[in-house]
Amino acid sequence: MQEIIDCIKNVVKIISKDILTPEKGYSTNQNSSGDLQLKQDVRCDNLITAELSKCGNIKAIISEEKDDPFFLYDNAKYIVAYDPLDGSSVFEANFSVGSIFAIYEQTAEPKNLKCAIYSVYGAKTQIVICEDLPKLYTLIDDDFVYEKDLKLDEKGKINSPGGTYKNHTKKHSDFLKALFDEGYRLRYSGAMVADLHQILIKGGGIFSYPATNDAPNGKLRALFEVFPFAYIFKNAGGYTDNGEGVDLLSLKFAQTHATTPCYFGSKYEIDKLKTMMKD
Ligand code: P6P
Repeated sequence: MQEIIDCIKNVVKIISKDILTPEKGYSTNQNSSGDLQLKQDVRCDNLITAELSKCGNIKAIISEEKDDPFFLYDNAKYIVAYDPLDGSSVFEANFSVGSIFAIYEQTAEPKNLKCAIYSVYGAKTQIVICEDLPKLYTLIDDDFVYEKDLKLDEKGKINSPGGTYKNHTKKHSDFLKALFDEGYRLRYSGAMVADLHQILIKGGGIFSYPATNDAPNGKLRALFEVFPFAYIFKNAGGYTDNGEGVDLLSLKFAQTHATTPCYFGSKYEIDKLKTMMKD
């Protein structure tokens, strides 16, 4: 698996330079989730496909920007699922964006998830690699320098609520209000990779993209957005929930681009969620 991790580190370095390209705007295509593809989405997807294609131990890759799995080497051990450029809708506003990777053994489901990785392209390029503990590295002079292991405290101060408020269910709205009434700070950028990274760096809080009246299955994709971050949060001492009391890593989906409502947080916030959703 180290060969794949090294491939991912290398393509993150390449993307950190490629996103400085002057190419702007949207392509004319939509991805399987119905999102209009930014030209940069397609560029990043092509760069990652090219780099991962060098790894002989990858059976298939699954990408947010590809309709179907892309098969590489028969009888190989791993499946890599990824979001090549998460947050592309805020990319042209120069917000921090990133790439998200999940490395599965044999089948793309949480029980076979062996490593989760994400990068953040911001003021600095950083990468978090999680086999057991999530380890943070910063790109300095073309090398990733280890900074620290990421750990979540019992409770945080950040509330990062996704989705359109007018489409929130009453229970979800009441939950958000209860946290704000306790003094939680609103921190939401529109790029989950940056919003979740902030909670991990600050040591606590909660990010949610719930079931909404217009999207009862949520918006975020299970295989290459939700499961890798659920794995990282769990290994950082955090908790997750799908809004119905189920740990996100207990879920399983047949469809490549399946979405699920999702909450990622410290113990206090997820316990509060479970209590309020039960009432
Ligand atoms: P909304 C970005 O497009 C993304 O997939 C996630 O990174 C982000 O959390 C979410 O969509 C934002 O969605 O509906 O709040 O704009």
